[in-house]
Amino acid sequence: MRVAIIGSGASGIAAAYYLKQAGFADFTLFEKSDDLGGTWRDNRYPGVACDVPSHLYRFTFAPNAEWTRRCSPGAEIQAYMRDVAKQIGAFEKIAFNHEVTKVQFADGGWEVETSKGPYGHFDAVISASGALHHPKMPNIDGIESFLGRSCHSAQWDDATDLTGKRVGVIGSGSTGTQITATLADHVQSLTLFQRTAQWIMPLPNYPIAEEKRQEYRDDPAKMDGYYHYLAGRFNEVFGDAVSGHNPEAYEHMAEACEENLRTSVTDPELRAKLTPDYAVGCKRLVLSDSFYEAIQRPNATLETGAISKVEQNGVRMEDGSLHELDYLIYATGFHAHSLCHPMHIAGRDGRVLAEEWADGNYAYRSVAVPGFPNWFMIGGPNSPIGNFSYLMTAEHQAKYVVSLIKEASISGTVEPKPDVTDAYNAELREAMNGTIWVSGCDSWYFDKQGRVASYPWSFSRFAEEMQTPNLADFHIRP
Ligand code: N01
Repeated sequence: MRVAIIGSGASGIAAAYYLKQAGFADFTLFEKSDDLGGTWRDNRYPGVACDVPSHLYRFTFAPNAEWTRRCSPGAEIQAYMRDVAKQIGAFEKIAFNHEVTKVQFADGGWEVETSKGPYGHFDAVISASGALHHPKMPNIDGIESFLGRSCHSAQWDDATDLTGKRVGVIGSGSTGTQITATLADHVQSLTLFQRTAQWIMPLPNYPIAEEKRQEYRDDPAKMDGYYHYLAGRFNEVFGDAVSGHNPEAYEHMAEACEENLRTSVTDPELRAKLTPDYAVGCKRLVLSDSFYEAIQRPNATLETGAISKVEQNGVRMEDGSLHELDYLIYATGFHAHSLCHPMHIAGRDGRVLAEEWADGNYAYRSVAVPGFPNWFMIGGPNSPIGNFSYLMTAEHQAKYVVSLIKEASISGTVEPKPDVTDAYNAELREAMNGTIWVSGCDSWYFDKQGRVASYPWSFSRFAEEMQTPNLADFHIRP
């Protein structure tokens, strides 16, 4: 089997590892950029870190005793991704600066075309192209007229020095709060433009002492034990609390967020502005132990009024006031549902994936779509998202996809049956009705059709679903 993997972020690396494990060594990872790492390559804003503890946010096949903090900074995660890709022999298989533009089903396989022209024929394709990587700019008038400097959080210029500058941050999600928490200390003034308040769970981010690292180097089994402990905490307690499968843990979580706000913010007026008007967990929880402190600094301002427009010198509010700024950061999130965009993916019988998904992305168990034989996805529609380790999700899906590729190597092509796919999606939508995500807030979980594109069941159910493919759910053709 010759396999094309689209993307060399965490999902692509996981796919490469499990392909190799299964004896499929003939694969190419296509990477549009000149470096791997996906989200960790793109996001280099001040304070970028993963809010999943590092000893959990790592591949099961690549334990790492060297993490320096409980939640290590983005640059460290990016270095880890690079090291792992090298260790598992995936690095040399990356075709850098090859953006896949077109993938066409032909002769029982796929013709792959990149920004550099036709590349070749593959027996199977794994799309590992990520969800949170198309930066979303806000629809605010006058953005182009700003005379200071500005950027989207995922397009950070490493040469930027904000010392002594008047900085504005639009957006108060996980990104905006990390930027605020880090920058407030270094800039002349920081104004956070918050449209909707966020629930914030305290997560102390302490350094990991050298003695602890040595302990993990000396005793990898201990480090493994810690991984499984964290996985239990995050998936069965935290993840299941949010997805409605652990009401007791949910209560604790909600109380922790409420208490964090109550005890951390002293000024009642500021506290009122920071108090969300929706249930804890409706939007993705922000985890931070430094945001509240930062926003209470004398040089920080929380602006909750409506933005009228961006002008040459700053941001004009609906009430007529102007925030004069030197630098404006758009922490306004991503087009999270533009999966596989803008590739042209043409399957069997002239089907085009973008057309199939015109009324919303769907898949069979997130990994495959009827009409697209031997086309697989990691991080596809309704993959578990939220506050647990995405690397776990990616690994489960990669193993499952490789099992299907094994079947294809014996039989020809595999493709999910349409009726089974429809039934799966109907069940999924039904289950979504009772979740916290639809309890009365807006978030990036919603797609254009107003449907939540998350996974409504427990993580253990997901892990079980990904154990072994039920081949009766697939058309298997020579
Ligand atoms: O993006 P978001 P993000 N005017 O979409 C606001 C992962 N992540 O980059 O809430 C004014 O969550 C918008 O306001 P509102 C994680 O999965 C993880 O922060 O829509 N404001 C919101 O406040 C996360 O959930 C980590 O009212 C506007 C913000 O912009 C996901 O990435 C770190 C606006 C967008 O928030 C996305 O997080 C960072 C407008 N016109 C990211 N338009 C960690 O692991 C948008 N907003 C720590």
